[in-house]
Amino acid sequence: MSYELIQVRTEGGKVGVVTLNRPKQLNALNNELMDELGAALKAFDADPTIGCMVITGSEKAFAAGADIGAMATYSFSDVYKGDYITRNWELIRQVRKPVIAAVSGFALGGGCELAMMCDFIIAADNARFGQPEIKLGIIPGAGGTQRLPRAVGKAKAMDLALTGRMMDATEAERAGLVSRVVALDKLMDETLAAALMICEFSQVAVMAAKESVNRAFEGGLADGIMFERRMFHALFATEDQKEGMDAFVNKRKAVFKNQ
Ligand code: DAK
Repeated sequence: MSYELIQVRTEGGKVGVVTLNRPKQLNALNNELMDELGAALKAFDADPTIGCMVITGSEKAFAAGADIGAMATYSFSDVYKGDYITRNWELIRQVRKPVIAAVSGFALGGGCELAMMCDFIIAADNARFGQPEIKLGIIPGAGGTQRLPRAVGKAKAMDLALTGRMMDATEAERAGLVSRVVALDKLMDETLAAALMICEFSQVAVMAAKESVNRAFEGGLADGIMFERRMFHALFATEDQKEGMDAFVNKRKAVFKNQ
């Protein structure tokens, strides 16, 4: 499939990389781009050779938000009846393999929300995060008011959502929004190394880990612990668990078959 607003490639035959590609608009996210992103992620998720995905942008912008020009004249009934950009934004949450956001430059509004929908964020030292929607007379609409406080706590989430200020990569790492900060010129190397490492493990265990960690944000502690326990028990039914433990006992490298 050919795409206009994203570039798609694989790395090491195992990592699916999607680069947002509307450089003149700082990767502002419109309906067409989100359709393409959803299609690319869905295709990678269905491809058994792919173990992990990466979403990235340009040096200047991961994404500066939803396309303001495209939505400027919408009415309430337009966005409500049309379920404005909800249908294609939700696709990323249906992806079952890990998705890493490699963020350099601006990740604002919908761009910050897109990064937060990924499983974790690796940031370049020039990354800047924010939810500036308040300046436009709206509020975050793709999960920002829910995922940001879960990541950074209420105080900082309120600060960002109410003032619209940006935070730099150092503050974002300190607050727990990003897992690591790396030099800009090392961003893709570090992210691909993490992605390729994930691809070395049992895909079944990786998917179970992702699903279990996500439970921590979607329900209560007791339910989450029970879900984790059942997933943990279930992994003893896989060949990969036998392989992983036998390899450790016999001091050799495990070769997982994703079975
Ligand atoms: N939309 C459209 N165009 C944008 C844009 C955006 N969000 N951000 C930047 N651009 C365009 C600029 O208009 C400019 O275009 P030209 O004038 O060259 O034609 C070009 O990109 C370069 O931008 P600047 O000249 O402004 O560059 P600077 O370096 O001076 O400033 C900036 C960079 C990122 C600080 C600035 O561009 C800026 O403040 N941009 C707007 C950031 C923003 O407010 N983002 C939030 C948008 S609201 C939902 C899903 C998502 C959303 C809502 C609902 N559902 C699923 C329901 C999300 C909403 C939003 O994200």
